[in-house]
Amino acid sequence: MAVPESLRQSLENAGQAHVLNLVNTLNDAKLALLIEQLEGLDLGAMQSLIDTYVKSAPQFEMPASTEPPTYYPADPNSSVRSYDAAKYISSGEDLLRAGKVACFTVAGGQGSRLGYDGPKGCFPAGAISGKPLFQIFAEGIKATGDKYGSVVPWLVMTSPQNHEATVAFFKDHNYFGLNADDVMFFPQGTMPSFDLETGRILMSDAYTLAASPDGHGGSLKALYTSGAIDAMKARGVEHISYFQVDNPLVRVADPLFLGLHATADDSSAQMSSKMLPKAYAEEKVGLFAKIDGRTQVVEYSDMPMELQRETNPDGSLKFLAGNPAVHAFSVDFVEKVNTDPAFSLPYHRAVKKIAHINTDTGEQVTPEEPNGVKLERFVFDALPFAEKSIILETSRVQEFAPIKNASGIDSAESSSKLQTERAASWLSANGVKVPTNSEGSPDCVLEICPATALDASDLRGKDLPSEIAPGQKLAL
Ligand code: UD2
Repeated sequence: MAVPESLRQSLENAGQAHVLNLVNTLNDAKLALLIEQLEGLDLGAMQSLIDTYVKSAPQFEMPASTEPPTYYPADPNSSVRSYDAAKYISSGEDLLRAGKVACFTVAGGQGSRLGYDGPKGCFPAGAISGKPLFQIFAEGIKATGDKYGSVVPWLVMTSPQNHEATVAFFKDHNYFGLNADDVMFFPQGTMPSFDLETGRILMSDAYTLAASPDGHGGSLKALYTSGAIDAMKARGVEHISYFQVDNPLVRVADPLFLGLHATADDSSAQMSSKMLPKAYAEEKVGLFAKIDGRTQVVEYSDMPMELQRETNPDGSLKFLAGNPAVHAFSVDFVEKVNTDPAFSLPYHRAVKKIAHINTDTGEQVTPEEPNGVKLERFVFDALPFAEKSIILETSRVQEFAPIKNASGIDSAESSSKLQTERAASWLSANGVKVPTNSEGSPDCVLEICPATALDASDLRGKDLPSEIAPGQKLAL
């Protein structure tokens, strides 16, 4: 077996011929694997990609016209903007009843900050039950289908690195009560990593490019190329409810959000978002903004701090709308962006320490300092391609308890506290007395699984205790 001459030539032209340096040491099977990876690269565009993102760091210029976005407040009777929530909940419920909604979880990330050995969705997240994230979502999806008498298909994006382990986990757990035909897995694409100095592709061994998943923005392409979009169309699905794998409190398919997305006058029903008010000016979350009339997310590192600290006359932050990474998009929108030649998401660069081999000698290199560039695409960069895009405010306690870190902020521990707080608010709303500590937080550990209730109103008429004892652990 030999490297095709045309491939060798394209690599030369792209300044990447070093990836073939060690081919003489490879057997046919390994060489075939290397050729397959190389043929998957867009070598024609490689040089300009490297010039733009590796050899230089693109600077985001925030246009002077950048304004805070308008949004639907969590309280539909708010003086800021009132709206008929019942009407939109009803249109969202109609979509669910008609089987026109699928859920979509992006689970291809490497979860390196959590330090968990396995796909992040397998991480035990339930405050008491220790149920894995995937199970919590599965129960929410099943309960939604049962509530509306329909089937809500579930799309799960994996990465080549965690695909098999993810699928095996679902099989081992009998798809957590879902029908296997209603869960579709597909891996996202990858991007090679580049040497920071030279722009050359790094190799992790003689036949493997150092590569990583291409970011959650890769989901828009993967949805299309995997056949998921065609499969959804065949089922009559029109809208996709998108969420990340790290948030056990997410509403997997929120009727109000879906109703606003699909039917509000100021929505084009293409791509919509939920937002979380920032807790404080310096909080590191992406921020929604309106630029040239289009909704966009600006990275916190790209927005000048003085602007992030600016306040309204009432003292509230001017740029308040943080990004909890919950979106809805239409099947048509995903199809459109995949067939429109003008559509392309930018890359974002991250400079990292990347282990690799010296392609002259085959020796392993373990860098002490950041030596390479990883490139990712972000799904929210598709927002400006939607003609009109709505944002719905949500609350941290009700819907956002991500597990990203092994300890501290956004850890299993902080998530467990938020799960308890949300359960406490639902139980209190249903007349259950919940003990509090001196700080006013619940003095107990609570977990309400989605199969029991998707929101506070689902607890009505259920067999609930009249009160919770201090220090009690209760999973419902
Ligand atoms: C993301 C947002 C941040 C905030 C936060 C809310 C970005 C860049 N930042 O931060 O602004 O909204 O979430 O929780 O999005 N994933 C893939 N494939 C990939 C990379 C990521 O599927 O190639 C998934 C990953 O499994 C996870 C999600 O995307 O579900 C978020 O990934 P992250 O950990 O890179 O983003 P994070 O938490 O820093």
